[in-house]
Amino acid sequence: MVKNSKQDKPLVTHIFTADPSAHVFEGKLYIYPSHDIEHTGKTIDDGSGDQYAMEDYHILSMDDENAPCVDNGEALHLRDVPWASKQLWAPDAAYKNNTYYLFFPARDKDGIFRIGVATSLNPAGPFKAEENYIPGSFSIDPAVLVDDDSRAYVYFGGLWGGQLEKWQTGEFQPDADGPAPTEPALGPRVAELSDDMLTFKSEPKEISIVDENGHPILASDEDRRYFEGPWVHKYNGLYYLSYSTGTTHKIVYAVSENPQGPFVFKGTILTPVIGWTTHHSIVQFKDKWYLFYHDCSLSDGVDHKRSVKFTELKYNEDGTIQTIDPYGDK
Ligand code: FUB
Repeated sequence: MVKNSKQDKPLVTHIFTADPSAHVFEGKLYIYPSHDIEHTGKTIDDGSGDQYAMEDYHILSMDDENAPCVDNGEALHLRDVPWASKQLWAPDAAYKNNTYYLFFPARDKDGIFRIGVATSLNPAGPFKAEENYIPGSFSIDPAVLVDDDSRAYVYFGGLWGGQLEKWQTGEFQPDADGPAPTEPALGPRVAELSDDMLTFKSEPKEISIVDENGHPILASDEDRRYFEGPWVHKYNGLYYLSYSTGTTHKIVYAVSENPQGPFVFKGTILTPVIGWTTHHSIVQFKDKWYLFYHDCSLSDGVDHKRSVKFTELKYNEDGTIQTIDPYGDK
């Protein structure tokens, strides 16, 4: 495969990393990624997600956007999560109560994806997992927003291997399919977190994503409908929900005045990367905004061996986000 010399470089090359959640803690950039591994199990993408067999988390940090990226070592391992059986997928972190919280999905002992929490006094860990997953949690890809009023919200959910289709009744239905093409697409879920950040304050609710006329985005609209990997950031007082469209491999976004929506679809942030999955986060560091994302360029397209990269993200005057081509001119 020909590599474009202008493309962003992987943050680290000694391990494979994916699903980056970036934050500024203690004046530095901290990146909370998945840690992709070699394994002898299923490697073909059949929609199950089983090729993503991650077992631990390594937290990355950078003193600033030009500094070398440091791997702070193993911060949490599957063997130290009492309730989990496998697949430590895309995590996120938050700071509140003088504590760092790592939110992460994994399959429980019954093979059902749940969301757990681990805590540390250090943004780089090591993190200590709670005994059980968050009661009432399900599916994957938690992303936490601590709002300006200190209220914290966790956004989550992913289709296919992420099992979101199976929770439409509020109970786990192993054989459930997604909505018909003419029906509204499934939205990500949001739950406000309790003050100690360890439980949901209220039942998760489904977020509605609508078009410019207020009509729900339909399940057949694969260029715009939600698939996985939610991220919410605030810009000029508005909430921006960005996410992967899965089968069409884009990162897109929608905007709301309320952290729980409804969100109005706006456009594309990142065009497809090398590899099936695309997953991102958006963070302000000093006076610039950055998009952290992953691709499979380092592994020449092997889907379960991804690498985290980042690039500057720019807004237009009207608050819309400029579309990024990961392999275009920088
Ligand atoms: O890394 C495993 C899964 O792949 C994540 O949970 C999804 O968002 C996708 O990136």
